[in-house]
Amino acid sequence: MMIKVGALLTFLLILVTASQAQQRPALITNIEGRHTMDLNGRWQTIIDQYETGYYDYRYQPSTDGYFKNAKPKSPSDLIEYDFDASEQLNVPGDWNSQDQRLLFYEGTVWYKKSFDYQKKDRTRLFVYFGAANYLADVYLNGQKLGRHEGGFTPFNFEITNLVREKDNFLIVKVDNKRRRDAVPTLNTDWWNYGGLTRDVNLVEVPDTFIEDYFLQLKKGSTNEIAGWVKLNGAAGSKVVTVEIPEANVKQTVTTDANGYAPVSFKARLNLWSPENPKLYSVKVSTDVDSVGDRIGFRSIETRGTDILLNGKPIFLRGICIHEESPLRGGRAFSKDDARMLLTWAKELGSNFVRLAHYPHNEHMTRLADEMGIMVWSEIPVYWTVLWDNPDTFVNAKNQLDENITRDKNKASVILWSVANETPVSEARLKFLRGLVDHARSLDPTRLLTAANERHYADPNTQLIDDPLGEYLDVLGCNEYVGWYDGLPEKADRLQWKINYNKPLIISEFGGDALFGNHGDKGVRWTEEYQKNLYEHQLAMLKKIPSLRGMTPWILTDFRSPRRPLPRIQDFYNRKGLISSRGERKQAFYTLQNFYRGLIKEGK
Ligand code: GCB
Repeated sequence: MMIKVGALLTFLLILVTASQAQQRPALITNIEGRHTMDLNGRWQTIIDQYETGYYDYRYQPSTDGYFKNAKPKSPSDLIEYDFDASEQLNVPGDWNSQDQRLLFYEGTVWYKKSFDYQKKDRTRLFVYFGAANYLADVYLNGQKLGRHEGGFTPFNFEITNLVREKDNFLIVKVDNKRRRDAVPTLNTDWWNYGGLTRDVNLVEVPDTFIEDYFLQLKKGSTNEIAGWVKLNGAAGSKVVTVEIPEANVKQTVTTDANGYAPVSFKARLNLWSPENPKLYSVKVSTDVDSVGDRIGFRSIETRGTDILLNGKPIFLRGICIHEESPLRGGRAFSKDDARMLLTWAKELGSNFVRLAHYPHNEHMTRLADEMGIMVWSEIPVYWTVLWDNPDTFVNAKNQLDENITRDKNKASVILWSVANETPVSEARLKFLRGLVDHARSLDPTRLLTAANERHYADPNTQLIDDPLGEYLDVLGCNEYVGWYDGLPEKADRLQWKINYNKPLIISEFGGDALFGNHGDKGVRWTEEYQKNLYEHQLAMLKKIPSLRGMTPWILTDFRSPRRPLPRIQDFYNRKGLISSRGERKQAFYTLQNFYRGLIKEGK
């Protein structure tokens, strides 16, 4: 009976999940390859701590909220807000780093942008948000377009029938309040930057348009591209052409009644790798639409404890990165921010970055494609989300879905990570297996991982036996020997026991140092302590036979509310190898030397 009830519940969960997924508007991909008009720049904003623009005084959603953008029609009219007289904020950008009053603010800010638009026949218009942290309610000309939950993934709404030629007003209520049932949950170790943190674009497409396509090497192959194309608005079948001129490819496929067609063809390709980040110009077209992209082709798989890129074993010389711009402060959002972070990672000797702990902006993965840097891409299932809550699962799954949808054609992305440091339990295993299965169903080509934990089998043995490991391709493990766990010298006596015959990435280790703070290597917060910690860690890690990569924590110092220690932390996590002003700490060079040594060894 229990089994039957369980099966019924699973079935209902699938139904609910499926219906919710269907309600989400289809996500347009490769915005750079489309006809767009950006809505970046100054937006009028209203800080609304009590959500007065959304709820009435009985705390019911108001029909007459700020989204109406009302104006007094006569001198006696009572209207208590005025977007046009309010302050402005830059979009893209978090609000915390733009206005001192908002540094610690968690709540609602309303954003408004006006625009004109010249309507065209047989053309559809969408508004596309790179991301809004965390909950976004979007309105055009007083009408609600929809709501999006999740702070780090893109979403769009169609506005073809609502847009007018003059004085459109697009209003977004952005709410970054943390919630126990959200993803991430209440507790993290990064700044909860709120706002329209990434680019906002109008995207113009023909009435039947290329919504999405998946063009990657078939799993296990280096000369066969397999995937699909998907049209939106298609009535009946249509012909779609996929061209890669440099590889002499021109293929046509015919879509089914739903606008979908599988694609599969052979091609002789110059494969993408860090040493040779070759990207091909790819054109996907129909009689009325055409999208240009630049795609790299490479294979990624595991064999025993090896990770194989294009069939050859590789070692991932990595570093973790938060999406924060050290020099400007605040969320990173531009191509320049991305270039700076990835250039620093390269200077360190990295061929790999872990984009922690959530999907970073698309500039990062595009640039990683161009610069030849492999990427670990993650969703913010962090620490202790509500494993038993079906809504939390649907939310995490949506975020994973949007992340994979956006980046599935990026050669740089080799790993999807479903979680970070999550406590072992039955409910958590079920939740994370659900995410792993979903990722595999969307993308059969990439490797699945998660940053897990280890524990002590005895005082000298660290054991990796997390049951999730069975479902992953690559094991990730965070450990803080020398910082939260003893002193750096402790690393010298530790053995590792790993219960899976799979590649291991040490996805975090590290310790805090304030740049310029010098002293004995036994003194916390000094650069010398951090350097010593790296030396002992690296000596320990080198001895793990199945180690195939590492991403120490972290490239640069970053803001965190959990880090109040005056004069040392001042609300920064100081585990960066580079300070929040761009200065390199001693441990930067320790890791750089280690990576240079690996490069010399041909790793
Ligand atoms: C961790 C977390 C990371 C923290 C880091 C730290 O294990 O995954 O988000 O910032 O430790 O500095 O404590």
